[in-house]
Amino acid sequence: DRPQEPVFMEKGNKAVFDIPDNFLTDRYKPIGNEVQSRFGEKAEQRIPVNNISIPDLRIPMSLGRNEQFSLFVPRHRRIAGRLIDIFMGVRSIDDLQSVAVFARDRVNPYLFNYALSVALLHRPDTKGLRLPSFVETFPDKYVDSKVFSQIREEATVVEEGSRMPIIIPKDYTASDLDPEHRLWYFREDMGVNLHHWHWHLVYPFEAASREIVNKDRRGELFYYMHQQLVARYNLERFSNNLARVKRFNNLRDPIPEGYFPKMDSLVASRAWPPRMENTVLRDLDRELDQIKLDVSDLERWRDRFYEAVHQGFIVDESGNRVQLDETRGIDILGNIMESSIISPNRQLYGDLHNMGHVFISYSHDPDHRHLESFGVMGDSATAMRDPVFYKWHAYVDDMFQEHKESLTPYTLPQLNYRGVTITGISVAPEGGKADTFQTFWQQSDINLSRGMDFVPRGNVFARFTHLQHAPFTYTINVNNDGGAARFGTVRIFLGPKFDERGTEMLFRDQRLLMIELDKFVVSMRPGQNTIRRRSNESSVTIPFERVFRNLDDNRPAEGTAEEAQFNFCGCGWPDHMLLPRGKPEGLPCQLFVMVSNYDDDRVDQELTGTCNDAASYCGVKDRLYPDRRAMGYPFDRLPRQGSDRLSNFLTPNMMVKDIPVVFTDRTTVRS
Ligand code: CUO
Repeated sequence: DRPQEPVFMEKGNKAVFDIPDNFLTDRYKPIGNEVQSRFGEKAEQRIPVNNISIPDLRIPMSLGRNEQFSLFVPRHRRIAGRLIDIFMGVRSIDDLQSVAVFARDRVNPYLFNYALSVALLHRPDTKGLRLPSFVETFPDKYVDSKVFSQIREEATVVEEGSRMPIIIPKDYTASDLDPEHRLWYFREDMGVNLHHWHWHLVYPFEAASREIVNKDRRGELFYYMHQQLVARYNLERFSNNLARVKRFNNLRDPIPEGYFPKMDSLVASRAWPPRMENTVLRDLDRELDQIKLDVSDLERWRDRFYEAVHQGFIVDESGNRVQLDETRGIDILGNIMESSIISPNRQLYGDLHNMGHVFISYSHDPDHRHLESFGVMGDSATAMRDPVFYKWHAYVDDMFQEHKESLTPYTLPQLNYRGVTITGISVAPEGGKADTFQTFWQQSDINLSRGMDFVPRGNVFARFTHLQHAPFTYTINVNNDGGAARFGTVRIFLGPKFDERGTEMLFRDQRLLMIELDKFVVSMRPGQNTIRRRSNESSVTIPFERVFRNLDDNRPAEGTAEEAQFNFCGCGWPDHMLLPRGKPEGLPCQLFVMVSNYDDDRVDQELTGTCNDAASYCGVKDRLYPDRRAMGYPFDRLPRQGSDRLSNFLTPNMMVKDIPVVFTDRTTVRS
């Protein structure tokens, strides 16, 4: 049974809390009743809040209410860990509500939202609850700050029914003088950034209780999900006549790309700091954040990481060697790299990836002399906006690939599925030419009123432009020449046919650019089988409504069949970004389809009732990763001898077809 929703999250709820007197901070006590009645007038419901023994919030309150909050800053992580602990520790939902109400008025809002979200996702009695979309609670992390004054104006002077959507300009952060700016629609896409925020919410790297962090193959998924982000970004670069992203592999090099976010934090009442072009990383000494680290610390951790990869083992905290074998190796390396509290030896291998974010995000004010907070790279909700994110993660991925390249290439028996042959694949886009992918722009509205405080209340919509594709269907013909039904896992990837110079790609490079489009299990009867699969069923994506799920607008009515189907889990790549943008003349791509032997893939577990529809990048909540193969299989290793191209890598259970991604520069409006 789904747990009962706390009242504060109920659909269309206009409610006020009846707070025990001792909950009010002293400053508010004199006007407490007045405030309650102001908001209470329109309330349809008054929610009693139990009086509880006051929780010890000293540590959570050590972060100022109007400071910025970053998961990458170790001090903030510890503070968040404490608050998560408090929320996890209360016994009942009612008490959780009381503690949350009490804390809400005292604790930094970002910290509060993060810690409560992690707790709601992990408490047994609240698992399955839907969290409000983060873009609604903190729209300031996702849109141009100019929009907010317009929204306020609209909300204050125009009645709810007559309000017009506020247009978020299409590309507002830079001009075309900056070639990187061509990628605005990917880097600044709200769905992309929400996915990344949600992923890190589901896979926190720090929490007081180890189980929250220690999830099945979390280190490997850290590697794989971010590898795919970089691959997807590279396909967008090819779509815009740009070369693959260059790794940020020399930490002493200036960073050529600048980034000016044009966003203000509504909590900190400060603009997100920009980074000038050619900024150089400098040693950090920030008293306030309790960070004193040198660039050479990063270099030392990096060298130790490489040393472990080259030796084939790591050394854990007790001095034992742990082999980096082909099943567990990448997972261990992921935990070391990120790093998370389940890193086997943080003392030795440090905190490379997270601190990379921190160094870059403080590069404009490394010793805090200007009293500036971190840039967008310091927050998982905003990091993907900055071109340097991809350079950093391309480098992180390169370090992982050093390990992957040391593994024995897959042999024919590890790739083939004897007796199963793919005889044909095709793609049919709605309203487009067969065997093409079709992309275009689309405008959609989202309600931003929840994250803003204005009177009179009511919805105010912002209209933004994003990439979209025509929905399509794959048809896959498979022959099963056995006498009985067999199960297989269909794995679908898309990769570029040519590199940035226009030469046909070698397998060893192309494999790093193969983006996963879908993965699903099929049963094949003896003889010919026709498998049809729709693009919106993808195991990578969640639908737009889930990305931006809005309590009032998108939630199915209570008790209906749709509601039962409605999944409350927000992690997943946004469906509207399933495909790269492509080019007007068509970006030549190769669609790869494989049917692998399910006996080698299967993980026996019950999946009904869990969030498992975006498992490829997000895993399955509270379950094992639902595919036993290495993530990225069969592209996660170098090719065997003699298969330098995708065409000669193929076994009969695989097929490749040239399919261009055709982009039309027109804008549709979501109805
Ligand atoms: Cu997701 Cu670097 O880990 O941002």
